[in-house]
Amino acid sequence: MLSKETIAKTDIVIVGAGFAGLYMTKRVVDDGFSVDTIEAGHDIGGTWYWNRYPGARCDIESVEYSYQFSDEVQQEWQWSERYASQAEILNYINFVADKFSLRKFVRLGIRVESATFNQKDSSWFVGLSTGESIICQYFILAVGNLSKPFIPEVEGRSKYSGITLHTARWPKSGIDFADKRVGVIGTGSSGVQCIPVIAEKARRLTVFQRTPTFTVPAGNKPIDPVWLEKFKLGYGEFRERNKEMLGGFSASYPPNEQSALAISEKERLSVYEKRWNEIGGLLFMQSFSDLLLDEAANHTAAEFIRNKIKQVVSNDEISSLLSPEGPVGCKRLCVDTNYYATYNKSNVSLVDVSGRHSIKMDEDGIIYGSSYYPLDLVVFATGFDAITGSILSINIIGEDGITLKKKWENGPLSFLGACTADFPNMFSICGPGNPSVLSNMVSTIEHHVDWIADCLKYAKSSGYRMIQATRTAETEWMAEADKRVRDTLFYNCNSWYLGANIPSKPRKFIPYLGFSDYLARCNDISSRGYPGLLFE
Ligand code: FAD
Ligand code: N01
Repeated sequence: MLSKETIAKTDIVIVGAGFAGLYMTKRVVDDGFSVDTIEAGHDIGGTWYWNRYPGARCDIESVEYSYQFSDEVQQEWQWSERYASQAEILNYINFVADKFSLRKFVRLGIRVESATFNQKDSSWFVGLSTGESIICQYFILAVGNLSKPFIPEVEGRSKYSGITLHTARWPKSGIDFADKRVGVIGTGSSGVQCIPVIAEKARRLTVFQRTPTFTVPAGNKPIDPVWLEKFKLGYGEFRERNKEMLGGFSASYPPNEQSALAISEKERLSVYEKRWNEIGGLLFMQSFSDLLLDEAANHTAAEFIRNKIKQVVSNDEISSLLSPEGPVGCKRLCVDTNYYATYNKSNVSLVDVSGRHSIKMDEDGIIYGSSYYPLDLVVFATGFDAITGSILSINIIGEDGITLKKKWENGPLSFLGACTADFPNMFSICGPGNPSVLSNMVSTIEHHVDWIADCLKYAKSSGYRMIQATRTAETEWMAEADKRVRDTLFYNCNSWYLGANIPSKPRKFIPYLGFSDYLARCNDISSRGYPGLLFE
């Protein structure tokens, strides 16, 4: 253990021990580097360590939302549900970490607070929350795209005497909702997952909704072990087919290449019904090829969901409040189990907070306009400062004293989501300009880790000590990423993809749309000796 003020030396510091940080740790250790992986949480797992709220689970099928670097792991691990719960995913991550003895490289319960580049020897000086420092050659951010929780300013919140929680900071010991009056603020994916489960337990649940959400039933179910054994025989080939998919998943249910407008209404509805009832979840957006390209096509899908809400929710006023306007899929589609039906329960009420007032709190509850809601517990399901939030929470200082905050004040610039000019030897896994949140993140993470690790190996074997992106490369890359979504409907709403959920965050579409194209671009770049990167 290092004492305060100790300055240690290592080849690489990795920040974060979720899916990304753990696999990066394995790769660089295998490649002969020394490494210190620093994790703020008191255990490994990242997203799946922090988000323990009731109902938390993945919405990409478990057999896909998992590592593929080891066929032994793929064959050994038995997923029990189509969409695994938070607990099962966390167990899986621990299983992988133990199998490859990764824990010994990870220091827990410590935040990386600062990192300063030293031009003299191209090293990074990394400051930890313990007061210790580490000098390293490479500084790798595996800090997560959805890891900095966002809690809005709420007047009077500090006066509130009940319990307040954020879905992404859920206590390990769990929460007993029995006999409690619970309020949930927020109806994005986290709200949609926890609301039905809390409603089962709480005496009274009040949901505070600013914007209604489109959500599609998950169709979650136990995995048949016989099916799983058969599926595993073709695991490798299945993973290869996924690499051809727009989001890096769903090879089992290929997208429909037809336009929604090319067929009769009857035929269209039958496609939607099948996707809604038999397939479910995110793949609803692949019912037709133009749902994210054409407003009229999208409108047919949005109307289909609005009709479903009308059919499920018995109270017309509530059904209408729950019906979203605007294009479906512009904000990330939610995936649920019994979400809309929950509003038929007598202990659940929905409060529309979309008006001119803001939510306020006092000692005993929430105030909205002239209405008062006494509550024992308030859950903030209010999301994250996505993609750049956790990166910019670290005070990162690059060449000539420039801070990353300053450089990215008008929006992030990154080449491949991996590196940014003026910050040599610094890499981000699934940073801005990477398919990340628009894809199966575990596959994207694995690919990105491999690409970065191969680049470090290349630099080491070629005797280079410094790698950095050129300004031209990062500017062109971000322009390419933006161009890919300009003709889509992604700019037609206030989503967190655009940073629109965070006051004063620049409005820029941050991820890169298209996993398969991204892989091809990365392969091309590495095979041509990394144009866009400078090696010294
Ligand atoms: P994380 O898992 O977020 O890990 C980053 C780690 O870095 C965290 O543990 C954090 O504590 C640590 N860290 C950050 N800053 C610091 C610092 N300064 N010092 C030290 N440590 C630091 N994606 C999908 O593709 N499919 C899904 O079904 C899916 N479901 C999701 C469900 C939920 C509830 C949420 C919130 C996200 C979901 N995601 C999903 C996205 C998910 O975040 C990624 O799939 C993946 O888990 C990210 O892994 P990561 O290692 O990149 O980041
Ligand atoms: O966060 P969100 P999330 N007053 O930003 C509301 C992944 N994920 O944690 O829309 C009132 O989507 C806000 O309202 P509005 C997934 O990628 C996946 O739910 O801004 N309300 C919104 O309703 C997901 O997209 C799963 O008007 C306020 C909500 O809070 C991402 O994480 C599960 C408010 C925030 O929704 C983020 O999801 C969970 C205010 N002042 C998460 N401020 C899976 O299913 C905010 N809101 C796999």
